[in-house]
Amino acid sequence: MPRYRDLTHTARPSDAPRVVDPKNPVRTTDPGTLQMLKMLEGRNIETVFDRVVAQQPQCTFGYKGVCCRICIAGPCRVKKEDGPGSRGICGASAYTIVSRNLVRLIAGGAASHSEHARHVLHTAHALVEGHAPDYEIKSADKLHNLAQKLGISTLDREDKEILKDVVELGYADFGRYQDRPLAFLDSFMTQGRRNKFQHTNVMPKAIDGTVTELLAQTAMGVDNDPVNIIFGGIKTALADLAGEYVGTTLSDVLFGVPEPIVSEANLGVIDPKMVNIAVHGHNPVLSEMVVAAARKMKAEAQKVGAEGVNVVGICCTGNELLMREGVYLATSSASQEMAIMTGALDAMIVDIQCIYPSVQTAAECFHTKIVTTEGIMKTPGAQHVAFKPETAMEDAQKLISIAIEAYKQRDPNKISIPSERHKLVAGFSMEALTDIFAKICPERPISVLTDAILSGQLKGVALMAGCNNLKRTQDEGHVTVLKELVKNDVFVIATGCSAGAYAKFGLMSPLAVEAYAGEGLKSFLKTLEDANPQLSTGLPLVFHVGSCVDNSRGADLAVAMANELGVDIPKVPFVASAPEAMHEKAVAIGTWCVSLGLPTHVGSLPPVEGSDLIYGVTTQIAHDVFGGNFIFEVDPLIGAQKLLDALEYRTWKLNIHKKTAEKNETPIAQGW
Ligand code: BF8
Ligand code: SF4
Repeated sequence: MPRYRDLTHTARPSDAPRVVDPKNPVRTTDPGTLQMLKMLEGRNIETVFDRVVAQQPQCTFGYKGVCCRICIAGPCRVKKEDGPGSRGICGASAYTIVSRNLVRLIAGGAASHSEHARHVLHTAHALVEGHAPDYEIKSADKLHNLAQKLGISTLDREDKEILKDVVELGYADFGRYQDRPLAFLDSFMTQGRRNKFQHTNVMPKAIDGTVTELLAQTAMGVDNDPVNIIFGGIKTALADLAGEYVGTTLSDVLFGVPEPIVSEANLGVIDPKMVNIAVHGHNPVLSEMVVAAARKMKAEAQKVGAEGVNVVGICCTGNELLMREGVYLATSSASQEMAIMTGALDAMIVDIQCIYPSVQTAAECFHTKIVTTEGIMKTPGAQHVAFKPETAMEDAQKLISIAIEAYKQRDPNKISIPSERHKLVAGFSMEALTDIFAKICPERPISVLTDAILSGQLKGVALMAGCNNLKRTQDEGHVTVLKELVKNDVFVIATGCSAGAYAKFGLMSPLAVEAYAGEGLKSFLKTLEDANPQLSTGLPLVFHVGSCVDNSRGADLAVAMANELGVDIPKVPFVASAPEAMHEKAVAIGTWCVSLGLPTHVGSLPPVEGSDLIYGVTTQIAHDVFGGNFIFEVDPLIGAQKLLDALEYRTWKLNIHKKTAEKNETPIAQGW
């Protein structure tokens, strides 16, 4: 096999169109959404798919990242190769403008994830202070493990006392001024990554301070060295990872560590006989309480003629509830409006992030109530109910009552629910995966995975993540890349709307293994199943590890594999892919994946093509420094091939280095 990281030696994407079929409004492959669109034909209802078409052609300057709006002397665009038109008014060149724009996306992503994490911290804080009576410590084990990692004593202490210290350290991570690394990041990294982040001066000391610093660094007339700017972006992406880690771990403490669980997904889970409530957004602090309140309010729903209350999830809060409670996942990002258009959704309760402003416009054509709950997320025309940890159950019951009231206004003539729904198995936290592996090797559970890779049974591990981006059809990228990977024996974990896609398509079910997995993956899963008879449902084709903040679980797995193999992450056959990245959060996640040392495929190009230098830094130089690199490729089949090449290259090299170390009785080579 060829021994190159990039077979073309250029790291350039293929010539596939950046926006596929720009005038075609049927921009989805999701079977439930296709059914819904068919039902809507002739009803003149606007959707996101129409708006994509209306935006074409999109501005090339913006697309390439060479439009600067950082100060109001602008906007400045790089129009020429040389001369005055090749720079902004202040003299900023393309590489400065592109790098500043790019890292400001990372700042937005880190601010979003950490805002979510801060909210979970506040809730945990209210709990330990005795002000949040509706919450509890659901997983003492997780709390103890986390505390030990963070260096917090657990001996002879009450759980609440331990949680208090954890929360204080979390708060310190947000606002620290002293020069020490972020505890929530430092605590779970490999030693190799800790050293790398210190040596390259990208180890953040505070989450909030790092985001602010990056905004200051990229303000008009400050940093214009593109490499220094990119390093500022990497530091912020690592602060983002720490925020995600806070979000995941404390949510596990408060709401439980996910375990394998059976559920269903796609629009067919909306039940015409029930009061249907969609929780949409990200934070389990709200949605967990909505689920608990719904369970208490069946009788109220029956009073208005419904059989009960059916809570369904959309986007990442849907993933959080699916993982821990087995709540149905109605749909994912690009098809969020469709849930309303079934005519049977009585309320959509939202918190933060990825909520289209258009949901209110869509709801006005139906009886659906949109209810916002967070001070920083309001929508004109929607109802607002401030949700507070202190009065959580009372607030949640109020939210359910709004839905029950709305149920009475349903128009039966407007109800059209797609039949599409698929069974799935989700709930694969790091702990759940470790338990499954431990049934084969209790002493070194992760060796079950790494040995399968070293022996050639598996080709490696892939973390599938990210959003929908309608430059191509919805979910086409996720599904195409997955099918190629599993056919070639890659063990796949998934988060966010990527996991949502697999759930909606029936690919997260044990039934899909027979149809799509290669022989190696099939036999690996069979061995796991045989050793785990308690998992009566069987194992799925792709393992759901959670919401987007739960990409931290993916980082945890990469760290565990590196430690098991005695190498740092850049040598581990582990790749990441966001075939349909859209949100700023996805840019932050992709950047920390690269900094951890992972080849990271992105199927929708971020605005980097306006500077060859930045393109080269992200796709090539990053590899020299951190061992990971971006693979920008818009054609999902070619993207999948590049991921497979990267895995094959790593496994080949790892095996050689391992054998050489054994033969010479030396430590394994650490270079990549
Ligand atoms: O955090 S994958 S569209 S829902 S940003 Fe948003 Fe993207 Fe979906 Fe979750 Ni993640
Ligand atoms: Fe133009 Fe410079 Fe202002 Fe950007 S910072 S808008 S390039 S003058």
